[in-house]
Amino acid sequence: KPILVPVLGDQLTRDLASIRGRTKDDTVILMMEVWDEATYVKHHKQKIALIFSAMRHFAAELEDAGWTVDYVKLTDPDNAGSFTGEVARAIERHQPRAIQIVEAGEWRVQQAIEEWPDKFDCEVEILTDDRFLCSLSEFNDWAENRKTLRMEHFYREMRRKTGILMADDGKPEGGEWNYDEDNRASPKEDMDPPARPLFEPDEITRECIDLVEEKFGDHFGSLENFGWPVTRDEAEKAADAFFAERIEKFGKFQDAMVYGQDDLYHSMLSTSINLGLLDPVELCRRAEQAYQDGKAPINSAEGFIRQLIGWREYVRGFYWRFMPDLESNNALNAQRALPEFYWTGETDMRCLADSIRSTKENAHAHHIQRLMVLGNFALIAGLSPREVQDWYLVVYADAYQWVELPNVAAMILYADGGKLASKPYAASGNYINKMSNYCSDCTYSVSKKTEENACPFNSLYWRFMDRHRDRLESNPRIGRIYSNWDRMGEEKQQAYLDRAESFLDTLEPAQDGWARND
Ligand code: FAD
Ligand code: DLZ
Ligand code: SF4
Repeated sequence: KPILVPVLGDQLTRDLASIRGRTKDDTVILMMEVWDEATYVKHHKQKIALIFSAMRHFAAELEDAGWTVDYVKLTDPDNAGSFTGEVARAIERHQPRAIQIVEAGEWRVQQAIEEWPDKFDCEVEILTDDRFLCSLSEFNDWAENRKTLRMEHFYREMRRKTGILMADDGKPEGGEWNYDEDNRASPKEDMDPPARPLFEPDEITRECIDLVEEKFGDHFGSLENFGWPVTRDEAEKAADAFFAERIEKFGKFQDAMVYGQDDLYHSMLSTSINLGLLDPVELCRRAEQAYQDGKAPINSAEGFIRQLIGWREYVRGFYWRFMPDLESNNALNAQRALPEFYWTGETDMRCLADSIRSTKENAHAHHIQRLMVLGNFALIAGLSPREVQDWYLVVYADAYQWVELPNVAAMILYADGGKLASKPYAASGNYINKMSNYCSDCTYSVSKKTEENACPFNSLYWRFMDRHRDRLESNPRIGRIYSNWDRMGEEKQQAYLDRAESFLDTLEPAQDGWARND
């Protein structure tokens, strides 16, 4: 009797704890395309095609290497539609002596797996996902006795743990832990980002694209630009291109935004990392090497490393510590429906229109668009966390709830009441104007405050500050903003609030059916 090893769609590495060390003649690897996962939200078409294609390629790679793989396609007539249903069928087929599975990335899936020992008449072993540098128990130990959790403190632990960018005396390389201040160049300077490699869909990918068009034709987004890496080889080529051509300016222009330019100097590796095609720590070591070889300045190498062993690990620990409450938190009592333009891109706000266009075409927008354009608008317009969470989970090819939810609920919406971030990331149009070339050609005027054509971010910002004064005034990082507000006087304040309300009145709420099937 073999061991049955279910491998989930984002566990695509032979180094997985459930595959590594197993013998081939004693193991059946089970991979499942299931309806429930493809539709629990109506994922962007590229996201489903990417996951299915990467799964099929990985199954073929395992088979070529001599493993027995039982691969269930979505169109299998007996497909039970869920992981649990498919594992039950596989138990019938293979009569395994035990099941070994690596813990799921997402709460919903892990809940289902934890019911397996009661459901199935065979032993179930759930293994730690050691593709993460920080295990969940290590994160909880770190978090346990702290009044506040801050990424920066956690990140330093991860730097010490790995020795990445550490000098021999235990101090950080270059003397500072964090070079973020050097990572805010405006895009008006010398920018000429080279195009990232796009990978021509092969036969397997084309089949997945056709399947998605056929079964999920009403989902958001276009498949036209599909060029994601779907194998480890392709992902490595994508990483090579980043380290050869873009890492040098990654840091400097990390927060920059340019109309019509979707990748800039970003690595575009999140889809591959999250699927398991690339190892994040290995990527950090390559960034460190680029710095040591004089190919990347320290602010680029450190900035990249911080995103991976800092933010990425931190949000994962945070997710598991605060689920399931994190999903329903709404500390700022934000209730406004998501506007329809988040789905259509039809808005005169040029920053939002361009970010949504990229989202639709590429199933991707870069970090500062997600944070300071789409996220900032959602925060200061008071959009409902549930609806915003669904939107982010649907639209990005790299979106899995463990990484999406902390970024959305906690980082952009402050719905957790400040467990993750020390203050809400609220900003007026001025910030977007400084970091982009969006405003110069926008229907709205970024320098106007309360007039009819004034940038909506300006009045929404003050409306947000005014509404949440009780909560925010005592925050040392925000409090002084209220003296500016008070100095304006009542008439000006009222003009801001009126302008914000009249703008909000123009927003059409999203129609049902974009994010979830009825
Ligand atoms: P780069 O800019 O090249 O960064 C390098 C890597 O660092 C990324 O590939 C990613 O793995 C990691 N990283 C960077 N920032 C973060 C972060 N805040 N949290 C976790 N990892 C990070 N990332 C996802 O992978 N999936 C998501 O669903 C997701 N949702 C987001 C939602 C919001 C509201 C925000 C503000 C950020 C979100 N991010 C998410 C983080 C980040 O925006 C993307 O990882 C990044 O844009 C991916 O592009 P890249 O690979 O070119 O990243
Ligand atoms: C997102 C996704 C989709 C669309 N489809 C599948 C699938 O058919 N089979 C699968 O194994 N995984 C899929 N996934 C990823 C899962 O929803 C989920 O994110 C991971 O299992 C992590 O918990
Ligand atoms: Fe966005 Fe305002 Fe600038 Fe227009 S003026 S692009 S709405 S920040």
